[in-house]
Amino acid sequence: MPAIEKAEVLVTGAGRNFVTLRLTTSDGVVGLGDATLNGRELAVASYLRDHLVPLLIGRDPARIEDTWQYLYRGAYWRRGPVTMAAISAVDVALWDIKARMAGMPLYQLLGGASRRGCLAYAHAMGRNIPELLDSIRTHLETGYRAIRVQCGVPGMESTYGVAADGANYEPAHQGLAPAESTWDSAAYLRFAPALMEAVRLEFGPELPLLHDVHHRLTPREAASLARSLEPFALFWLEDVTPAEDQAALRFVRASTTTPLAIGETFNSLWDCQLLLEERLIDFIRASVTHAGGITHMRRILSLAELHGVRSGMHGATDISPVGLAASLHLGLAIPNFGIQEHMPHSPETDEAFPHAYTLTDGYLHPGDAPGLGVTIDDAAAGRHPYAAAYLPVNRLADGTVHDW
Ligand code: CS2
Ligand code: MG
Repeated sequence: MPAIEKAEVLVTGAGRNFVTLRLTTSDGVVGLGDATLNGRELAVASYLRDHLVPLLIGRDPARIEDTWQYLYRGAYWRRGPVTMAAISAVDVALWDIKARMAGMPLYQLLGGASRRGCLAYAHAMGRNIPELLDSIRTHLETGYRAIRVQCGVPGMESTYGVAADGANYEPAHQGLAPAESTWDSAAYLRFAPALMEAVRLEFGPELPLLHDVHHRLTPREAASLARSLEPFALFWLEDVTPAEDQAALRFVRASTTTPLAIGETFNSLWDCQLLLEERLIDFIRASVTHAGGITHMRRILSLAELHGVRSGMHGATDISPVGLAASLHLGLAIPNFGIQEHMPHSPETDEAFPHAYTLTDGYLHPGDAPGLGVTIDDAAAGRHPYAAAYLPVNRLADGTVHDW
């Protein structure tokens, strides 16, 4: 019977910082898991290296569920982004190994394909409305069929989701301390309806439009925004309030018909159980990388299915190609797939993580290579060392720390 013989925690700065777990069995089968936690990468690398790797050597790689329970219950201190990203990496690496040993793509072990591909959405942005409209046009020409729109807000120096120089948007800033930004909810609430009206006037009523509020509003402000955007029929309004206050969504949900998506910061079923059981959202944003791997994410998506909630898995650039592939295999197989976020990685990242997934005509597909269909090029990854980088800290005009 094969055993886990080697467990390597690989940290690279290829394009941006990533943490990857690589497991190798006694018969030479390799599996990868994404353990990237943007801005706290080294905490997960240490959790893996110092606490989990010693427990993995010699274990039977076939026992995925038992390993999950062993690492989750055995830690005593449960849940949390660091713990669950580490457990996720072990879980996905074991699923990768199992599928490789079976000689089939991972989605075949998860029930086979339920659709021809995973509808993707792209990130369009602009420092002002004309720039945003150009960005939307560019992404439509690339073939995307759904677009997230983020725009600079008049009177605000910067805002979430918009690159300062109009180039590629990378939220984490390198340096020994987070960059700081200033936020004005009132200015944003005044501007958002005009923004969506301009987009609808330019592109018509059918284009699926998504927008990310990024945790910044109170429940009342969120209800007011969602109601003001109803005429523009968004595909979803994301993270309207800080996600941990699940009960806040009772008020927002009762106030609007605008579809709601929440959960990229969730790392366990219990973080979203109320939202799902009370049908307070339409899409659950949790990702395989942050929510305990394939094994736990399947449970979240099954509970979601039971309550009419669809997937909207997080797919920003800080989800590595390993993590994105895992989400695509799961997304291809589940019955309640909704949409998959796609922020294309940089050439450096793609060089370090050769992968089988493809984007064709606005749909992502994990490919039919055995396992996840992703490998890591040690030489390419090694050319880019880790460099400390932090997500910004947001403040109100009076200096009060606010949600970023
Ligand atoms: C964003 C993320 O893609 C999204 O919906 O919320 O880009 C988020 O800001 C980053 O993943 C944080 O690391
Ligand atoms: Mg988001």
